Amino acid sequence: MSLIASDQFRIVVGLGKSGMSLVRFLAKQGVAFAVADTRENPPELATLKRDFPQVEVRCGALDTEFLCRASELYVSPGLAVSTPALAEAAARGVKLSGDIDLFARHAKAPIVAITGSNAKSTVTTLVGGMAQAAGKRVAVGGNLGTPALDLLADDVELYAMELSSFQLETTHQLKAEVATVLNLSEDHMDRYSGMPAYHLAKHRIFRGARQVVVNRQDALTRPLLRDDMRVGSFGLDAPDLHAFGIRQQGAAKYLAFGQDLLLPVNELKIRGAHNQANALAALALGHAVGLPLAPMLQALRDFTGLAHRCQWLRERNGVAWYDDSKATNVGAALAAIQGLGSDIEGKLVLVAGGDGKGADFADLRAPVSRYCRAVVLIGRDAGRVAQALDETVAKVQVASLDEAVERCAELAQAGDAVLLSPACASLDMFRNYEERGRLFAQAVEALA
Ligand code: UMA
Ligand code: ADP
Repeated sequence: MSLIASDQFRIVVGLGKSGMSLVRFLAKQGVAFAVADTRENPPELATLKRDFPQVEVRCGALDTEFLCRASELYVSPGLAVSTPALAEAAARGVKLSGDIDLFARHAKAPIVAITGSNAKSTVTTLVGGMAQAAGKRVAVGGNLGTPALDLLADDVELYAMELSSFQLETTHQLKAEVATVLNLSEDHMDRYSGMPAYHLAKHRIFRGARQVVVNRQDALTRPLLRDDMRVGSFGLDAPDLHAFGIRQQGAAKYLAFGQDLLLPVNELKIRGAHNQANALAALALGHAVGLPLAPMLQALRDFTGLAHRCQWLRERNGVAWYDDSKATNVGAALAAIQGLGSDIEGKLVLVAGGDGKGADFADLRAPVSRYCRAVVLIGRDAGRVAQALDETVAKVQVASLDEAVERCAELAQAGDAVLLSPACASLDMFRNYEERGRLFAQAVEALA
């Protein structure tokens, strides 16, 4: 294909899952496009060559001249828009966009848009379950599961979308029916210059939103608001009228809407205060799009939680074992340590460490001292995690996950829980957090 700079020509940059969904979408629309990826052998190259042999693809270092032949680049979330060749193309007038922008332009049904440092997948799945229980044809995906463009269909009545800061970086207008930032704590500090840049990326979710839902206990989740904006809220405190929160009656705690008690928290199968907040967030989002309460509450009762999120594995000699491999940042591990630590009779034996993504681990210090009997450390940043913890906490550094499990079995006492909640990404030792969780579960299962 010979190329000339044209308003009609696009380039998909990145050929992973979202890049491939872009290829399918653009081909269906009859748009002229090419593909570029910095990797010599991107994951979807074989699929592209098989299904779209006519599409030009360039692998290896990005060529700015090539990129500048397009009017618009659709950049995959794995590539930062600050990548020099992309920044240069943008400076020369090429528009940088992404799959979520295109999705928003073509979606005909209302969008529930969910981001946050943690709990995105749990809350998105809950909203999907609630909509399904209410009899709606709901499409669930985005950063979780199916890429956004693959969800587009004429018969969809509601989109429940998990969006990452990476996806939001290239999103100009989302026009969600309701948008939320569930919580904000440090993550991906290897990609952003600091919290302000990360915060800005996350808050792009509010662009064009008709309603917002905020977390009353996290001021960083609150956007600057138009006067006519409908604002819902959730939090673990007692709620005002039209807000979701927790009310205590006698010894029992309830999920509540204003003054109304909706559901005793002990009817939830997902454990810990953080999961009560997640249930309330899902209720607030479902309420914003008009889902009735009864099916929403049924969906909450039925939800057993997602794999690798504080997932119970087994009980052995009075010790419960949990896989929270999805805790890839400090905020997530804190929620699990506090949520589970305050819920058990004994203490926690924590498995932590991995690729710290440039994080500061200081916030782990106090909760680890309070709730943990010992910490078993793995991975590249084991030493950095150890340094951040109190000297009085027992720490053991090991070379493998199997060894970590063996040491935990020796250290834990009846009434304790062993928790894999690494506060780090897994990529230094594993393919992904799922593999880390699976291998942990296997090693736990293999204990005599
Ligand atoms: N990469 C290159 N060169 C390129 C393009 C990508 O080296 O030209 C590398 C990136 O550094 C990255 C990896 O390839 O580490 C994957 O990037 P990608 O853009 O090809 O990823 P996809 O396969 O398209 O998957 C992306 C999301 N991945 C990321 O944001 C890194 C998936 O989220 C998402 O499910 C998928 O789109 C569908 O929408 C995963 C994720 O880890 C689960 N997300 C992060 C998180 O949840 O913390 C944000
Ligand atoms: P995400 O998709 O944002 O990564 P998940 O629902 O997959 O979110 O949960 C990831 C991790 O975040 C869990 O393993 C848990 O430790 C932690 N987590 C869950 N809910 C919360 C919350 N409300 N606040 C902070 N951390 C949480």
